[in-house]
Amino acid sequence: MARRETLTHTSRASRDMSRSATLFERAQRLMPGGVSSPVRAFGAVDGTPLFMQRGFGPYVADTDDNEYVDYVLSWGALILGHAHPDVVDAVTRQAALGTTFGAPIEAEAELAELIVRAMPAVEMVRFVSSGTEAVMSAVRLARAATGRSKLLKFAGCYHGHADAFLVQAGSGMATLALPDSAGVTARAAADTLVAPYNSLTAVEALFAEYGASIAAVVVEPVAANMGLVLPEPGFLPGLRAVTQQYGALLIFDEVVTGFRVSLGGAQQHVGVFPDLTCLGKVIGGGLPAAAYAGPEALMRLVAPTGPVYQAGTLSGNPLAMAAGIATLRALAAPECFAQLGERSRVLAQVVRDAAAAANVPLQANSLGGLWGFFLTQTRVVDYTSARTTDAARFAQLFHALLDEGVYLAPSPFEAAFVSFAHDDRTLDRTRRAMMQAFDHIARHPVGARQSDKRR
Ligand code: KE4
Repeated sequence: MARRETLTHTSRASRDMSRSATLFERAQRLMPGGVSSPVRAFGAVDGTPLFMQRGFGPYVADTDDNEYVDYVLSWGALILGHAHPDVVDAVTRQAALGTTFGAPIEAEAELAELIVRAMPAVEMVRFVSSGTEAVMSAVRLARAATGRSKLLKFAGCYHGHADAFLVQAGSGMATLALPDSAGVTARAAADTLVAPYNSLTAVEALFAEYGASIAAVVVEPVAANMGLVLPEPGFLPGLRAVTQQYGALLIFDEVVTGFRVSLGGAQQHVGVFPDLTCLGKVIGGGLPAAAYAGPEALMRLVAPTGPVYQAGTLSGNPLAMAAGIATLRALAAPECFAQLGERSRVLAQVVRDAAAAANVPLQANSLGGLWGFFLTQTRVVDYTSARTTDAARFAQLFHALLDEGVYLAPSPFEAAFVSFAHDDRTLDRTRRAMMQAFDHIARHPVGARQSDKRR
């Protein structure tokens, strides 16, 4: 699909009278919030959510054919960019042979081998269809392996929507300022302990009190669901040590960071290896595939070789396996992650420069194919400090960037992503857009609104 030389400009007003607006009207009559996942509804940034119709490389176009540089990339799944020819070809060829059999296929072993080869702590893999299923199943496995019930998570981290995880969770829960979810019973949440991210002291105190009953610590090794929050030096090695000391398992939720921070994930980047690893997004190449994985001794506990039951009609789906294989094959050269990391580093600096020029307080960071920022002068190390970001100003910035043809996640509590398709042209566009957008918000101050005030 040819791309216009210059991306079309939109405006907030035009978006509210667009084809997206018409489609949104209709969708809201048929689906809660008119969406299939809450954060897409633009609840945190107001205005009409964009209904997308095509993607190509680093760009996405809405149903009015407005084109944007895409830094959402389907929440990180599209590390090669939209409609990569290898992925499209692999999926098209497989579709012509059949889309699902509910039986073993060769491609499952092929994708499993690519994962095992890339991740030293992984000997066996079980495919599922979503990150939620992956983490939910990994926790079940940890409980079976240890005979213990409690799990320790971190405030602001998001591990999908299984009951046990919807306690002080990030992502859409943070976006909607939901401290927890209705329908999650006290009993379902009773075994979930919560500590501040980056606080080893809090973790050690919880282990001192509950150590004998903690089955697992589950953590995003790089937190990408409260904005992007990097692990402090010593945090992840400390989790490895304390879990070993008390006989609990360490689960790295690498649904976002897997095959995005490095070929071997965040675990390879930091040199800390968990007992179980959860993967998603990139390994499905844009189709529904996720996995939980680890050493054979643990994974053999999963049915049918062991007593831990987990199943799925479309697990190991042929189309998703084909897309995942094509994607991971394209990532084979480890040095390509250095290039991706450099792109994110430059983007974080572009944001810092734009904010500084407009005298807007900002914290920005990046790691691998992830970058992000907070509109605050507070150093952000956990969910509490992340929530000092100015949510009202973020909403204003979000729309100002859309006006300039740049599409970020519609929430201050999500990370930004970059793909191998992003290039100097998208960087130049983003640099100009950031300068314009920060200048706009500096000249049109809105009442500050930290997310706490919305509770
Ligand atoms: P899914 O069930 O949405 O495939 O994956 C859940 C999940 C698990 N672990 C981590 C670290 C995750 O980030 C996610 C899902 N990520 C969000 C965006 N941050 C998905 C987007 C959405 O919820 O609409």
